[in-house]
Amino acid sequence: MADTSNTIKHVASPLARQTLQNRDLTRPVAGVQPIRLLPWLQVVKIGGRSIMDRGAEAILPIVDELRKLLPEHRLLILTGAGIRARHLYGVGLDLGLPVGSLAPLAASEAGQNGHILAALLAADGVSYVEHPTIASQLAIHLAAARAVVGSAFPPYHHHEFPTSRIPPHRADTGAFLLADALGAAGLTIVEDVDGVYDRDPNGAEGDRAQLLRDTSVAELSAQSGPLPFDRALLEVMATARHIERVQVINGLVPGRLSAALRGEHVGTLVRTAAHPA
Ligand code: GWN
Ligand code: ATP
Repeated sequence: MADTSNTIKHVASPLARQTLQNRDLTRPVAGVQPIRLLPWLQVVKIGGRSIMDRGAEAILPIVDELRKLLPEHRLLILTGAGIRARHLYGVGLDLGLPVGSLAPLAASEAGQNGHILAALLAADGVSYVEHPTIASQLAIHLAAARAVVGSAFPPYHHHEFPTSRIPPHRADTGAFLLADALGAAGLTIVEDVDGVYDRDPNGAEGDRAQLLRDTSVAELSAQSGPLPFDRALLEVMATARHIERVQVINGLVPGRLSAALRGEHVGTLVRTAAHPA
């Protein structure tokens, strides 16, 4: 029998002969800027607790605004989890469930909110798209419709990092990871406050809270107080490739989302560490 071992084609790869653990060796190949997959896409994250849990009073005006934005923008609308996930964390933690069990349970609440929003926008051609669809068929769906809705939660499941008992990578982090990976035009985070303050405006010393109109990942990382988004968002902003700034806005004020998508400064701008070429 012929010896085939020497006839196997040699695959020329600049990474074939070296460990992937040495950054000095991988940098010439892996150090290049990734391309933007969907550079015209605007990603909008709608708060679970801050918007969706308020019901019709908060949701219907946002739906109306989103509907009017469709001719102007192509949108990936992502929803957060809200109060049902907080209840679930309470029950799950009391039972001792590991973080990797809590993550998908909370994620499903974000998905539910997405289904609600998509139902309200269905007549305008907007549908809920599943995580696997976002992963591999987003472009075709956005070629057929001006916008789609998805869950903002990253689908880490049992791969969630066990750095805390509550899943650290939640809806804000998931929305940013997607927007940056897609090379989107922007990410707007819709909350129930005017932006990021130097302390919780609804907390004990809320009356002294000052709105930060323009801040950065470095500045926010240096302050230890609570934020209106997942703290892990700061970590992913620090290694961002495309999204240079995120705007956090108040979705309870009519017109703010439309203004933000037009590029107006109507909330807090958070500068990331991205320096696109
Ligand atoms: O179920 O609302 O996607 O888009 O993280 O996984 O926990 O799943 O475990 O395509 O794959 O509940 O069933 O649920 O929210 O995430 O989805 O209706 O495997 O369309 O089946 O990556 O939606 O759901 O919760 O997003 O965030 O069937 Mo749901 Mo979520 Mo639907 Mo999705 Mo998870 Mo799938 Mo998934 Mo699971
Ligand atoms: P999810 O989508 O995960 O359900 P959410 O984005 O809808 O969450 P919260 O996580 O509750 O909503 O975040 C918004 C809240 O964060 C605000 O109502 C505010 O009280 C609180 N908050 C805490 N710290 C700050 C801060 N430094 N600046 C502004 N708001 C803050």
